[in-house]
Amino acid sequence: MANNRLDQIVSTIVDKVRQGVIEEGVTFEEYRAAIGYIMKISEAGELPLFIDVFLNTTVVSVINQNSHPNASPSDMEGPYFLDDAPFVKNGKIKTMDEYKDDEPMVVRGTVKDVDGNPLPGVVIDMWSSTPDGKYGGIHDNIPVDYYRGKVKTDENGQFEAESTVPVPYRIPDSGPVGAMLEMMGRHSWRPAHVHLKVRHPGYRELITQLYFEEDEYVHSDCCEGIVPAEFVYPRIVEDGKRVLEADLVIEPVAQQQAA
Ligand code: MBD
Ligand code: FE
Repeated sequence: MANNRLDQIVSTIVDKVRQGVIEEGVTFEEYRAAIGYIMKISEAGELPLFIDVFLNTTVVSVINQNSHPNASPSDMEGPYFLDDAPFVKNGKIKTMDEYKDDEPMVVRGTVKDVDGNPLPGVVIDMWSSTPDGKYGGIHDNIPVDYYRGKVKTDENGQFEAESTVPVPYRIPDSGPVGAMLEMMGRHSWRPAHVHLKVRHPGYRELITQLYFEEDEYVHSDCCEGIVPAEFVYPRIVEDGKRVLEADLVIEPVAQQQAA
């Protein structure tokens, strides 16, 4: 049987692209250059990055439109989530000693349902960049268990994980995606951010990010990020550690309508 959802999405998107080609009077040379450029992106392994830069925010806005009013806002997953990150030991995510001036960071909070009940045993993946904007398991042979890991909420629905404060992330301009942003006259920075993915059986997966109030890119994200206000944190330091407190609300998966 034909997959009508697939047909509908592909037909609609291709139609909009065609309209753009006509509107801009795209030449055959430009069309060929675009194909060559996409080949380059693919060869550089930057396809996920390329698509995320332009479309992740849009998909997130669809998620937020369709979510429960009490549920926490979703944000971009970005290209660097890895599902095989291990559980964190003693609440401490591994970080590298070579960064002498890095600032310790504690991310803590609760996970609740939309009625305000704390949820124990919820698994949260947390990942963020090194102090020079790289991701464990992705860049420079940094091991996968550095700057990322899983934690579980306790009997009160609370969680805590320690890492170090990330920095604004610059899409490498050595690659084709950063080069293109530059040629378009756009900068290639994202505000510093901490990624969270919250998963629990019977609940919709929540993917979101936490930000830092003093960051100049919070309101000028190269990925046109939505940056939910409740997840932009002023500078609070406890025992020499930057503290981010996140109350995360997840909603039950939609009940399947009987046919
Ligand atoms: C990132 O680290 C990121 O989170 C997104 C959304 C895009 C590019 C790099
Ligand atoms: Fe990121």
